[in-house]
Amino acid sequence: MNCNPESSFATQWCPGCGNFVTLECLKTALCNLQIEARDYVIASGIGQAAKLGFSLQCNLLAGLHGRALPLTMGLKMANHQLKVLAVSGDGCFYAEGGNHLLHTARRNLDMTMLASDNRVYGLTKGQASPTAAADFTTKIHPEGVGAQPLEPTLIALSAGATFVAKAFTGSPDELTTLIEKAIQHPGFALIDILSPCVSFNKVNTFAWFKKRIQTIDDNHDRNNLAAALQLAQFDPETLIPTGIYYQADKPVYGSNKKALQGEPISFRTPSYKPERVRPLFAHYQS
Ligand SMILES: Cc1ncc(C[n+]2csc(CCOP(=O)(O)OP(=O)(O)O)c2C)c(N)n1
Repeated sequence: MNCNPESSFATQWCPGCGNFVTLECLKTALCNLQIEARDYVIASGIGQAAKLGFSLQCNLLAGLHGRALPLTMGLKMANHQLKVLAVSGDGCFYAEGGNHLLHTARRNLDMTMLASDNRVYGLTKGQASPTAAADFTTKIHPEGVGAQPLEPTLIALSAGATFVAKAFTGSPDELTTLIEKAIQHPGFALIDILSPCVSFNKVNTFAWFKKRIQTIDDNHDRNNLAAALQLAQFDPETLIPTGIYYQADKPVYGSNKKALQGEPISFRTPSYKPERVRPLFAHYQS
C-alpha cells in the first residue's frame, strides 16, 4: 500500500506554517493504521487549514466556510463504513460553524475533527477568530477584540463529545499518536491543534505556545467528565494541557437506526418507484 498518497497540488501555506506538520502527522497516522485512500474521506470548509486535504490523494468533499461538519454527517449517513474526518481552521469550526460543532458533538457522530487552531483568520489575512485573546489587536480591532475567547475543548466536552484532546504542531509525535487514537475512537473525536500562523498572529507564536504547553499528567482520569471539564478550564497565559482530556465509550449516532445497519445506503438500489413520484413533480413544475 502507498502510505503517503500525496497529490500534485502545490501547498499555499507560508514557510513555517503549522499546517505542514499536521499534514505530515495525518499521513503518518493513516499509514500506521493502514487506512487506504479509498477507506476514508475528508470534509473541509474554507480557509488555509481547509486546504490540507488538497495535498492528499484522497476522497475530499470541500464545502462552504463553517460547513465541514454537516458534510461529515451526510457522508457518514450515506456510507457508515467510511472513516470520516473534518479538517479546517478555528474560524471555520468555532465561528461560522460553531452551531454545527454543538450538534455533531451531542449526536456523537463517529468522526474525527482536526481543528487547526491558530487563533486568527489566516486566509483572509488576520481578523480575530473566536479563540483569540480578548486583548488581541488586529487591523479592525486596534483596541483589542474585547470578547472572551472560546475554549474549544470545554465546549466540546459540555456538548457531549466522547473524545476530546489538544495537541501542538511543535510536538509532532504527540500529534500523530492523538490523530491515530482519534481515528480509532468510535464516536465524535475532536483534536484542537494549536498551530501557529507565522504571518498573521505575531503573539501566539511557536515560542509562545512552547512556553505554555504541558503534556497531561498520567494521573489524569480521562474517563471522568468532571475531571476533564476541570482540566479544560486552564489559564492559557500560564499553562495549556496537551493530550487526551476525555474519552468515553457511548453509542454512536445511527447505532439505533435500522436503516443504517448492514450495507451502506449509498450502495443500495433505491426501492422507491419513480413512477409514483413523477406526477408530484409534474404538479409542482406546472
Ligand atoms: C460564510 C462565510 N463567511 C466568511 C467567508 C470568508 N472567509 C473565508 S476563509 C475565512 C477565514 C478562515 O479562517 P480559519 O477558518 O481560521 O482558517 P485559516 O485560514 O486560519 O486556516 C473567511 C472569513 C466565507 N467564505 N464564507
